[in-house]
Amino acid sequence: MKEDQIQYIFNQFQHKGEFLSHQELLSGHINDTFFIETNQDSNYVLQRINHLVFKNVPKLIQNKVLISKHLQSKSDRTILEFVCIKNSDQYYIIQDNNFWNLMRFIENSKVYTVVPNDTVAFEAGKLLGNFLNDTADFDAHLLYDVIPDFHNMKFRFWQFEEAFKNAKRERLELAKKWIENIRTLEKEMLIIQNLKDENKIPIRVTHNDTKVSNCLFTANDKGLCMIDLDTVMKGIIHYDFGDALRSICNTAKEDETDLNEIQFQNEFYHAYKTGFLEKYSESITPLEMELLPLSVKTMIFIMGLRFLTDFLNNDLYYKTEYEHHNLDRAANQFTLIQRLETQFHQL
Ligand code: GN1
Ligand code: MG
Repeated sequence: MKEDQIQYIFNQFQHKGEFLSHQELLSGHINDTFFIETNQDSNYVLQRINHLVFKNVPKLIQNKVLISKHLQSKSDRTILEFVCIKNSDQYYIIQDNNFWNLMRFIENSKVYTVVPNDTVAFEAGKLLGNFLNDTADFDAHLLYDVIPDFHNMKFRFWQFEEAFKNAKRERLELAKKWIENIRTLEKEMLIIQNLKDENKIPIRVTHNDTKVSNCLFTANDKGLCMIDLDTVMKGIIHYDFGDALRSICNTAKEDETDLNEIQFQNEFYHAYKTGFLEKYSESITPLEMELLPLSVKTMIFIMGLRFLTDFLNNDLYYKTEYEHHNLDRAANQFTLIQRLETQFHQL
């Protein structure tokens, strides 16, 4: 996008300072995100929300603002802050059929895509513990389901089978090994879903995209804040715990193609869990606790399944940088499961 367009959109919001420059942040798979530098101390993050993926963007933004305000009322910890448009209490604008929202950039922060040591894993665990703790008294049913059945394993299997039926022969051939793997694991991967459907696991406010690149840290590696509230909805803690460890324990980035680089870091699992439980042990039920290790395998699996489904659908959902990107992402996740399986008993 041209800089003057970005500047125009930015200027519809009630920000401080004047626009100096913008830079696209490329790590997300769905939205378009831009860092905005101003001539004052406050910088911003401008985001175009993908309305093909998120069918009701105003409701999504309402969720984010509700949760952010709730978190703010609970403690003085750093939180994501959204900015209204000028002369209005609305948090988004529509420009050329696209929805935009603006957040304050959290200064002096950094992110990791691969975790370097167990201190970072521990701190990330505390971030999730605090998030779930601080939202525990928020009625999860007030949140709009921005993507219904987002982490519903039965639904994801159904989507996979549909994609399988319609896939091109060439793509099926390339995915063959992983398709067999999916069918072998099916029963085990439905355990948590079935327990949820039987109402055996409490429904809570959950973040639903807890990968480590959605955790901010200080320069000294103290946990600062969880970002990306797009998918905050009602759910079960296993979504968040498992999805976080999916990236925390992977020694390689999510789309690393050299599968030898992928190991499952057992110590990071324990460090994360310790940090998590330090902040969140009171309300956890025995069954929730028992399912924590399985949640990791389950969430790695669901991401692999979704990447492979999108590959079979000719890449309709996730942004891809090259032809087989989704296949590589899926192979990465399924390899991580294989590494995890050899040490599952230690979790
Ligand atoms: C997507 O766009 P991003 O990076 O925030 C996806 C998550 C996946 C993630 C994998 C709405 O998140 O579910 O875990 O990619 N978000 C959506 O990195 O599908
Ligand atoms: Mg996200």
